Amino acid sequence: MIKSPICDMLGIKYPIFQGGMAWASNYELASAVSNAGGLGIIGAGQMPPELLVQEIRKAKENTDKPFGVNLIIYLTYIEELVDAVIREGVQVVTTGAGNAGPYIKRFHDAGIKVIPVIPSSALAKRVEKAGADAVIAEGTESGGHIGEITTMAIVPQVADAVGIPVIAAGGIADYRGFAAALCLGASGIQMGTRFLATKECHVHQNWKDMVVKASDRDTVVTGRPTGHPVRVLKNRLAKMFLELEEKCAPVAEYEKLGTGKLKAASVDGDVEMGSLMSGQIAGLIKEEKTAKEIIEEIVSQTEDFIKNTAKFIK
Ligand code: TUI
Repeated sequence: MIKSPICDMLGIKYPIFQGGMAWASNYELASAVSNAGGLGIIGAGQMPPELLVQEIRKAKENTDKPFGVNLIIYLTYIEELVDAVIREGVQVVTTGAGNAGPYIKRFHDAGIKVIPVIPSSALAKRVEKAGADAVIAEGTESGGHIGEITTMAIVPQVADAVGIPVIAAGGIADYRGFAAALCLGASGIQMGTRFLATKECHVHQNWKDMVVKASDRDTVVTGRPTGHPVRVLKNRLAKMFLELEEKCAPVAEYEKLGTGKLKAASVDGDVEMGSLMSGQIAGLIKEEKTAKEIIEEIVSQTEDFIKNTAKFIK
């Protein structure tokens, strides 16, 4: 049985988080992952607070296990989402796209653990100082909004920089990634793209099919000049973003082009003009599975792998 300190801290069976994904991880996926022994996470994204409240309530109806909410810090109405999460009460909040520091005390006062996603050891140290309970060190292999450092490089450096548990994210979709993360000093893993291609994930089938069909060179990073680089599967929209870069277009043009495109991917299944946020590991994902199948398979294969590898030591 794979167990690490993060399991006891959060009351979960396995140290496996499902990445909070805007427009992709709602209560159905989050509760399925939590029921299977991992930590399911609702991606609040740009939900209005009332919708987030409904999602939290539905998750509670569907699981009696701990689950989390992911908040995007850079949103203008982040305060309202923070208030909604505190009012409804969840066990864990993960944060992305900004410094979680200013919100940690309020979450702690409400008994909520705070686990920021961080793209560098400097930020890891900053949030540890502000009281974070653990950090998710996310490599640039990830889908969506990313930092610059690879998982291989960031995880051991963050593990050395902080005393709190480190969860590895980016480029992990099977037992090899899980075992590697443990070798790098992580206490657990977070997977996003792997959980996109699940029966319980509500994104349009076209997006899931694109993940399953993808190969290792099929993602690209767009939006670098805006300061919010985003990894997506290559399509017409991605090409248009890259053209904006070539002509040094103002940031407002990126914003205009990007508006509503995650919804177009998730709800309409527009694989040409939708933002198909996915990580580089999409090429490893060959079929849609249930969340339970993914978790049981990765846990048992990682255990077997580690036991068998130990036999190399004479
Ligand atoms: O947040 C993510 N991934 C996301 S958020 C998202 S929604 C979005 N859509 C369009 C543009 C931007 C966002 C889609 N995918 N991952 C975690 C993550 N956090 N990656 C990078 C960061 C991050 C960046 C800067 C965390 C902290 C940070 O701090 C900056 C500072 O100076 O405080």
